[in-house]
Amino acid sequence: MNLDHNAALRDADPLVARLIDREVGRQRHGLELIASENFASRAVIDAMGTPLTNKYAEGYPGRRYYGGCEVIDEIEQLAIDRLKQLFGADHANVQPHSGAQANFAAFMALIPPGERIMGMSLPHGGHLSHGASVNHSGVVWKAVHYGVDPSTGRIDYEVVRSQALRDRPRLIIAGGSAYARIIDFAAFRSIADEVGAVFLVDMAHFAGLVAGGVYPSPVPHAQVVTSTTHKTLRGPRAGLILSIAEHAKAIDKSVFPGTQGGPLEHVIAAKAVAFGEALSDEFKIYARRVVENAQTLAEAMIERGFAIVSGGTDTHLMLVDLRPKGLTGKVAEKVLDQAGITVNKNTIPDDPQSPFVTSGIRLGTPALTTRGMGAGEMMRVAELIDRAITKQDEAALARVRAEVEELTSAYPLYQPRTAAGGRVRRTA
Ligand code: DSN
Repeated sequence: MNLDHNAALRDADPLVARLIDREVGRQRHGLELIASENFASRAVIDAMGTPLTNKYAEGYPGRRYYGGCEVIDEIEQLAIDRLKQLFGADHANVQPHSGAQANFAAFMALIPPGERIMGMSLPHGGHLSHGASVNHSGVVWKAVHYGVDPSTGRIDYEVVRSQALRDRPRLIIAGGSAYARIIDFAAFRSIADEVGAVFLVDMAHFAGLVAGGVYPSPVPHAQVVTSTTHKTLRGPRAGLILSIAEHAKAIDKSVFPGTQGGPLEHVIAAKAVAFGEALSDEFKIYARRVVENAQTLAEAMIERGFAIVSGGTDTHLMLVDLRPKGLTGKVAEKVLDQAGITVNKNTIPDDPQSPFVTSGIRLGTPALTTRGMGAGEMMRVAELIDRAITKQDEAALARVRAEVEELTSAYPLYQPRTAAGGRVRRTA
C-alpha cells in the first residue's frame, strides 16, 4: 500500500486497497497540471480518515440536535476561528460539502428564487454553479452572463457595467474556473452598488493565493465569499462560505437546515488542519512559487509557439489556445494522458469548437509546486507537452512518458514512513 496507514483497509478489502494504490501511483508518477487540483498534506489526509466520520452533528457549535458533540464543537470552532483569521472575515461557515453546495446555499440566503443573477459565462471561464442553464442555479434563478473581451481575454468592466444597468441583477458573481487575470473586486462592487445588487465572489480557484498574499483579497469588497478548500488552498475536497456579519444568520440557516443535513466533521477537522497550514509563512512562499511557476510555464509555452489567452497569467493557471498548433483540446488531452501529463480540455473565449472538443487546454501549477518543482522543471514541462502534442506517435509518447517518470521520481509524493515511524521526506 502506498499510504502505509491503510493497513486495515488492505486486510479487509484488498480490491479497494489495490484501486487506491493504483490511483496514488498515477498521482505519483504523472505530471499533474489540472489547475483545480493539488496534493493535500499527509496531515490533512490523516484528519479525514478518522472516526470523526461516525458522528452526527446537525446544527452548529453549541447549538446541536445531537448529544455527544462536545469534541466536535471544539473541532468545528477551531476550523471557523482559523478560517476567519486567515481571510479577516466577520463570519465563516465551514460546513459546505463542496464549492457548488456553498454557492447554492449562499445564493438561496441572498436572493429569492426567480430573481436575476449575473455571473461569468461558462465558455468564457465562469463556473457551472454561476447560473449555467444545465445547473440548478440556472433553473432556480434567471441567469445572465458577462464574458471577456475576446481581443484581450480580459473582463471589460465598462461592458459588465452596461450589462448590469440593462439587466438589473439582484446578485453579481465574480470568480470562475479559467480566468487567469486578477479580478478588480472594487470595480465589481461599485457596479453592484450602482444597480442595487449583492456582490458575491467565488474565490475557489485563487483562495490559496489570497491566503498566501499574492492575489488581492475579495473579502473587503464582497458581502459574501464562497470557495472550495482543495484547490490552491490545498485542503480536503470541500467548500466554505465567508460573509459580513449582516448575512451571517441567513448563510448559516441556508447551509443547515436549508440545503444540507449532517456536517462532515472528519472533513471539517481536515479543513482546520489545512487552514492552520495556510496561516504559516511556508504557505506564503508556496503561493508565491505557484504564481512564479505559472508565469514561467506560460512564457515557455509561448516560446514554443502556443498562444495563451490574455497573453499570460497573474495566477496559478493559464488557458492555452491550441489553434496555432492545429489541434483540439480533446485530442491534446488524450495525447498528453498517454504521456503521463494530466490536463483538461477547455473552451477558449468564443471557441469555434463545442465544449466536448474545445480549442484549448487549461494548465495549472498548484500541484507541481507542492511537489517542489520550480522554474527549470516548468521549462521542461513545456518542452514535454510540446513534444507529445507535436509528434503524437507511440514511440515519441513512450519517450516522453519515460522522461515524465524520471522527472516525477526526483520529486517524491506521499512516501511511506520509515520503520521508526518518521517520514522519509516531506513532499506533500
Ligand atoms: N471543476 C472545477 C475546475 O476544474 O475548475 C471547478 O469546480
